[in-house]
Amino acid sequence: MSDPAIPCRSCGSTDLRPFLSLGKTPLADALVTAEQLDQTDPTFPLDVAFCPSCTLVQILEEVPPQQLFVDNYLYFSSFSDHLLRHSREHVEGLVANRGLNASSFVVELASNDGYLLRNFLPHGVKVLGVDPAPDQANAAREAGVPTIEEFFGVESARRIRAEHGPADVIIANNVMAHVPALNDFVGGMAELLADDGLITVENPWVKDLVDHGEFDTVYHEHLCYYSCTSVDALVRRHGMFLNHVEYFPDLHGGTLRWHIGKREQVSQAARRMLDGELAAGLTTFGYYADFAGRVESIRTGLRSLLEELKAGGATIAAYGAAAKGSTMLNYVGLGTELIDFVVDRNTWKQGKYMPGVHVPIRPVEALLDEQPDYVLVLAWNFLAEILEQQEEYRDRGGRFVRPVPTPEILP
Ligand code: JHZ
Repeated sequence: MSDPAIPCRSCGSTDLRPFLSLGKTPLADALVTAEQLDQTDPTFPLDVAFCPSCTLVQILEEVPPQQLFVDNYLYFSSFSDHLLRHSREHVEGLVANRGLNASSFVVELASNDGYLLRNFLPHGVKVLGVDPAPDQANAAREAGVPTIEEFFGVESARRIRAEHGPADVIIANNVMAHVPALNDFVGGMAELLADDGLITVENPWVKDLVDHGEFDTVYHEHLCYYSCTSVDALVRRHGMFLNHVEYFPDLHGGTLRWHIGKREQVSQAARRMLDGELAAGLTTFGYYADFAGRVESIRTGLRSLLEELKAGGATIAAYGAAAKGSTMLNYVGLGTELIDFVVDRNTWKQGKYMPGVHVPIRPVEALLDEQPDYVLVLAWNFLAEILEQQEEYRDRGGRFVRPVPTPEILP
């Protein structure tokens, strides 16, 4: 494991305690083009550590964000019906509960292709997206969502506030995990938020990651893995409070939505979550101590399951050229000797190859064209949606394999 010389991204403690090493892996979203196939993909150490001081779980390596999110970033939020529905419901709830109207101002950080903010447009609410990825920002603008193309922090918050006034609502979904200068990011939110405004932040819950063996959601884009306790400490440092928590067990393997404001109004639900984390031991190193062993069992279990199927003459494909798919394939060591191809709906990913292992990515229709015997679900977070969509493949006898929490062939 790399030396935990870096300070905690939240509290600055230099006492980080590593508990999982996934070795050196390529960048999970750096899909490989046909021309790059004969090159060796760069790899970086992927080690995870716990901060005993503020409880934040984080990786030790830091790849420059420009390399991750600007040069060839291919993640578009709009390819999941589940996520689109979840985002629409989020917006409808905010409009109704906070009485948002034409005089309101909503900012989304990491607004991607406008998948969420566009739901405010029919309500006449003024919106602004902030996202450094150029293709996604362009797609958002085409959908009618004004978007500035940059990384967010205190400096950009001041500029936005000077031009548009304070934000009534700030939304930051699946971005706080990605931010190296965490205190600048949260400080920026505090700077931009109106005194009576609301911030909602969504991110997978580190408890679910550990409990369900979701080690593949660890990759270089994800610097931090949050609990309510670590979020509470982080926002208090910036004069804000974790006032409410919602839980979405089916989103990205278990997602929390934290409601943060400048006035302390802690709900019973938030207190229950904080107390529950303490009682479960999530605030101590012990909770993470045996995780590496469990991850190793998933690796050996999945490898031997797929090797046995292959040895029996079966053909195997995979579903989802997700970033987590890249961690899974590279850590378990699954290449073209076992997996013929990966399918993905995202047209930007099709025709490319998974990093490191160079398994080709094809359109989803390839499942019916080739009818492989088994499909390893790399995007297991969308399992229900995928199973529903792939009824014909299953009716014809195709079977799905789920890698986590325990590798298994689905009935
Ligand atoms: P998906 C992403 O991780 C990216 P990834 C990011 N780093 C993050 O924080 C987490 O989400 C939360 C495809 N697909 O979303 C689309 C189909 O082909 O799990 C995607 O390429 N058909 C910001 O990359 C991939 O699967 C479908 O029916 O691990 C899923 O990737 C569906 C539903 C998806 O994310």
